[in-house]
Amino acid sequence: MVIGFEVITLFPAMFAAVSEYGVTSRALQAGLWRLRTWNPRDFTSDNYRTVDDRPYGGGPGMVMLAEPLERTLDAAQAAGGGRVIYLSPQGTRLDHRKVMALSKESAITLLCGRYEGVDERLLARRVDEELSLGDFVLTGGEPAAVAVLDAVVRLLPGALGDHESASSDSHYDGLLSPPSWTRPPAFRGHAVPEVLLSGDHAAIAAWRQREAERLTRERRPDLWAAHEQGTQDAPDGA
Ligand code: 4FV
Repeated sequence: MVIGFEVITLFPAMFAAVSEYGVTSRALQAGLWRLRTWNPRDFTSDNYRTVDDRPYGGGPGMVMLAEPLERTLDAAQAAGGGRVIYLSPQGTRLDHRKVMALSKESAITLLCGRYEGVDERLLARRVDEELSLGDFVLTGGEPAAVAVLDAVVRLLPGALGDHESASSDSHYDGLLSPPSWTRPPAFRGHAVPEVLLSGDHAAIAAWRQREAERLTRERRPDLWAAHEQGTQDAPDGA
């Protein structure tokens, strides 16, 4: 199933990050997903192509106007559709579970804000879900939209080459990934853990599982608690 992304943004060029480079670009060329950008400036009716104005009630900065976004969404939805997701600090925190769910949709429209944000009436009328990249403030929703696209596309069947697999990902099974080593066998006097040079795949897998659990316990007690809960809840303790 080819997933189609419509992206509403004042800076379409920022999406070269996923359309021109690496795994996501290769997947785009292979037709595993589709990307179309829509610039609200192209849906303005005044000579100055105005897309923002001062906030009612005063205060710093500018707010994106509802009308140009309404028209842009009409066009994007007519072309591709899908649920409208607004990237904002007020949204649900993006995590692996959410990315997995998004990767199963056939079409998604991503709305990227700029300035102080978007007129609330537009959000109330047209937005199905708000997602946040994290508890910090960006200058625009585009970096968050790029992260969503990158995380979702790499999960699409066939996106990762056979030497790459999402199954060894951090968070794949609720645990952080174990550390990795490659050539040379000794670097600045530091060796590679013996077990990894043993060729004993069962021992290597067991060692990596222990490392993943140790790292998760040490660095992400929240994830470890959820993982423990998960293993407890799993019917056959799988
Ligand atoms: C953001 C986030 C974010 C808020 C005002 C763009 C900025 C400006 N988006 N996760 N954190 N957005 O900070 O998604 O318009």
